[in-house]
Amino acid sequence: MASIQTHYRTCNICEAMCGLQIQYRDKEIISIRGDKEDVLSYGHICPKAVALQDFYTDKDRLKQPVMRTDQGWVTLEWEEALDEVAQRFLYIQNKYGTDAVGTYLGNPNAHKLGNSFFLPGLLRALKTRNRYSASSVDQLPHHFAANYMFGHGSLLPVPDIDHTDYMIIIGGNPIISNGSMMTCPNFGKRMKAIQDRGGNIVVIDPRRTETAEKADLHIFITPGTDAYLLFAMIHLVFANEWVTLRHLSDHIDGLEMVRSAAQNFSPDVVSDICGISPEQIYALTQAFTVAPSAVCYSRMGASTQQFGGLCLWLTNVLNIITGNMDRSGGAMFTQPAYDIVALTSKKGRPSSYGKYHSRVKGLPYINSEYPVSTLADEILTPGEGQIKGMVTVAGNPLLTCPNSSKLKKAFESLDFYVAIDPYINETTRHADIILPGTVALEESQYDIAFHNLAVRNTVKYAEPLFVKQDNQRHDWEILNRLSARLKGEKPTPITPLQMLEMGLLSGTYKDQNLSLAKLIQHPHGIDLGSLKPCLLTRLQTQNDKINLAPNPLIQDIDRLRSHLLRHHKLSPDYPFRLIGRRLLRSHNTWCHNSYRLIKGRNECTLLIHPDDASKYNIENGKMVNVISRVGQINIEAQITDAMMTGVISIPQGWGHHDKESQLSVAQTNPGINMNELSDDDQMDHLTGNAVLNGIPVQIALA
Ligand SMILES: Nc1nc2c(c(=O)[nH]1)N[C@H]1C(S)=C(S)[C@@H](COP(=O)(O)OP(=O)(O)OC[C@H]3O[C@@H](n4cnc5c(=O)[nH]c(N)nc54)[C@H](O)[C@@H]3O)O[C@H]1N2
Ligand SMILES: Nc1nc2c(c(=O)[nH]1)N[C@H]1C(S)=C(S)[C@@H](COP(=O)(O)OP(=O)(O)OC[C@H]3O[C@@H](n4cnc5c(=O)[nH]c(N)nc54)[C@H](O)[C@@H]3O)O[C@H]1N2
Ligand code: SF4
Ligand SMILES: [Mo]
Repeated sequence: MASIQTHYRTCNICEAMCGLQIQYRDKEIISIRGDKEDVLSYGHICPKAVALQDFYTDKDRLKQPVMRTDQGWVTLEWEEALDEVAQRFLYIQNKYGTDAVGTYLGNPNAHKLGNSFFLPGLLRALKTRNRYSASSVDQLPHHFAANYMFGHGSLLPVPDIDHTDYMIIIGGNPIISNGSMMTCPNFGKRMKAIQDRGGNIVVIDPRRTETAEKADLHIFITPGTDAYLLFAMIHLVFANEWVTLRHLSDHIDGLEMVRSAAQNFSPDVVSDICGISPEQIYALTQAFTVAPSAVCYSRMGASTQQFGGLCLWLTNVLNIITGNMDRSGGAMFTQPAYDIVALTSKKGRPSSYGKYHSRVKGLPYINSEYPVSTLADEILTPGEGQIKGMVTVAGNPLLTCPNSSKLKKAFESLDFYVAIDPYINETTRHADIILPGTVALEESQYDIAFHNLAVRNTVKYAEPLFVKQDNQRHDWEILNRLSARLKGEKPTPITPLQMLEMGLLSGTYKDQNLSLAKLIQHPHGIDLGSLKPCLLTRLQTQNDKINLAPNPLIQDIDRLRSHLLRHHKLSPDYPFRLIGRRLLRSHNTWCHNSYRLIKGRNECTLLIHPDDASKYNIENGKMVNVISRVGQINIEAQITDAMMTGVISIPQGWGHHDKESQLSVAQTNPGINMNELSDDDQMDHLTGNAVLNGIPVQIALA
């Protein structure tokens, strides 16, 4: 019998980049544990990492192309499948124009090295403006604010959690999510360290989350009103002359504009709408400003709401005017070994923001794409430029994007749809052809996106654990070959590893010769040190200044003000606000086919406050009917005072009822799809990001 061997790599499921120690024999995994010597995660893992082996062995996983026929799915050879896909797309584009083929890129792409390098090629080959991605159901407001303030959508501030004395978390639950736009393995331990050194953590959230339970202070806030709170805090910083700009003082434009904008949002003005007393807003702001160092961090709850763009802008503003931007213990910038910002710098060139407008709703092009909330409109509305063909890559939009029923109708109406995806799930089961790539353990691993967002500068690379079979293809090979066929050219001979190595060898650490050979000799990663002030060397604005008051954001304040006047009247038809939540053993939609992650009690429940429950005669375990403008669902109630009154919570990423999908494990515990309720018409009109939190709903006992 072969001997047991050990392999080190980084988990690529979520953004935390936990180091793994995997023991295996031949093709069999013996154990998956946290790698104690990992330079970033120091041994931390969550229950999901162990499921990496299930994705590898999953019997439902496809390894060869399949085509949907009247007799069911039939297997195709790779060459034949790629020829067919290219011909069909070219036919559609010849007949209806280039924009008639649309693209949707899902979340796992950001976690796969080869996809990061080869997706741009597919987009260039298709030449379509109809590009969509999971960004606009997630973090687009972060990119928007960064683009206008710092000159590049990926120049994103990260909380310096290992040195901060005071952290405000708005709309994030990192104890469960392990951090987002903040790669922070073992957030719990790092949070405890803040407290152990005398610091504080404050959570602002309509639910007393797992993170809030461990924080020093939790403040309930009415969903969708964070921009008011942030403005009131900024108001107080100016009114009390607490402004400190430190080393950035000569590098900031627009301070006076922000001061005057904040004048209208005193704590007295916003208190009612936020559900937070003026005294509490004052105390919070004062504590933030007197702390030796402090950072305000806003995430999903702040981003996926009607004022997402303003929230993320104001978060940056608060950090800047209190002297906490680009400073130890504040909001800092990474210096990644593979520097996406430097390598994609457009300094001095106009950005694509607002360059085009979507055909049906006239929504602006942002980050080189349209908001996915309008994808269904573009497929369903006839006329020149209508989408007739789609390709999805690592995405499950029928479960993850607003108004699932409408999007489903749209996908059913397509002339031709291709999925690059290893599963037949709720979305891909509508595909004409599915092209499945390899999964994590069969691939080289380097996190281009998440080293850029990590709380510490480190670098780490791993080789594939298992060699793929001859009949399998990596996602990047599929992308490369398909792009080549669409362009009538040969596939590019350069591999992702060559591209990666070129970036590493020419980047910030070129003196250290970070070749792949060297990284292989350091299987636990190489530590490059804690975050250091570097914004002035990394700024991408044309005049080398931080733009504190970008025009589009200043203009959006009118919308915020007019909403304030109307807000007190919640529509009597929809008296509740629905928010989402994440579960520790679940990751978006795609981890539910691992039995070890879904076994046990159904966690896909509706959380509701006891006072609200009793008004509607709702008891624990009873089914509740939840209705929004666009749809309705029935879901089991779980009564808890962790909810704010008037607010209910449902987990995201569930709803595996579709009989046509082939997820035999997930279907045994399908859960409920909350995007049957989210409204494609409700978005942050500035950034186009979907509203997935604070959805107006009504409830009744089912
Ligand atoms: N209501 C509500 N909706 C939400 C959210 C919310 O909080 N509330 N969260 C939003 C957020 S933050 C996100 S990021 C999106 C995610 O939205 P999506 O990206 O659309 O959804 P995922 O579940 O991440 O998609 C996973 C897809 O990738 C496939 N996949 C898995 N591994 C691989 C691989 O290695 N290669 C390829 N090619 N495919 C693979 C899976 O089979 C599945 O089809 O959902 C958003 N939707
Ligand atoms: N276990 C697990 N981890 C994950 C994922 C997963 O599905 N499961 N998904 C990954 C992905 S793709 C992402 S993007 C990240 C997301 O990471 P996080 O942003 O940390 O995760 P969420 O749980 O979505 O946190 C959103 C919080 O906002 C609160 N909230 C809702 N509305 C509002 C509001 O209007 N104002 C305020 N202040 N708060 C509000 C919610 O109650 C919730 O606690 O997690 C990643 N990690
Ligand atoms: S926290 Fe994220 S990266 Fe770490 S083990 Fe869990 S899923 Fe993997
Ligand atoms: Mo996400």
